[in-house]
Amino acid sequence: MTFTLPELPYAYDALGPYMSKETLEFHHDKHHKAYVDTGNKLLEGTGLEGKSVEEVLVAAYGNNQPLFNNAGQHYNHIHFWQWMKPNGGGAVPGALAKKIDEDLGGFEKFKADFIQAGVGQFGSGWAWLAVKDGKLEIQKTPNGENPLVHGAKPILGVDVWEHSYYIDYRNRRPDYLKAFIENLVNWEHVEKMYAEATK
Ligand code: MN3
Repeated sequence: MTFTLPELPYAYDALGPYMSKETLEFHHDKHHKAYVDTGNKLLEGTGLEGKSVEEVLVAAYGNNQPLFNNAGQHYNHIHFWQWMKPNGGGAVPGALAKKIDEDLGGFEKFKADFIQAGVGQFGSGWAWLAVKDGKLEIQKTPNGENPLVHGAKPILGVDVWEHSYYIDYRNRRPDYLKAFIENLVNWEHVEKMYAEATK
């Protein structure tokens, strides 16, 4: 079996009041698990068994849409859990903060543009902070797509599928995105992915 469901890196009730226990139970135990289980079924016989999730999603993109959808969502959610932490948000670590200033016009502009990318993604998808050609970029993608299939490396992403926020925020996607940036982001994990993406 290639894909396995990781445990959440915190308790189910650890992200309240910004993301509830009920949301995390459904989102992790039902939605992410379904991508893992379906992905493993779709991998059978493709010759991609045993490859990394990154290798599988890049190989499947444009060739095997069902496998791509599930592998992409598996990758996205592995990191989504790690891109959040209790008492998150706050100050961006130094080197990354400087890069946000240089490439994205400062933290406040980044925040507004990142939220706008999430609000502007019509239907299901993701908003991203990614490294492309050595520069930071904000991107948005539909469904299970991510920056890896657009020549970029994601360092932060937020799930804007309704299953990620509807229990806690109903239709108020902008409020969810604001809470994500201000109260949930694990900037240490973002910084770690930034360092890996730029080395
Ligand atoms: Mn999701």
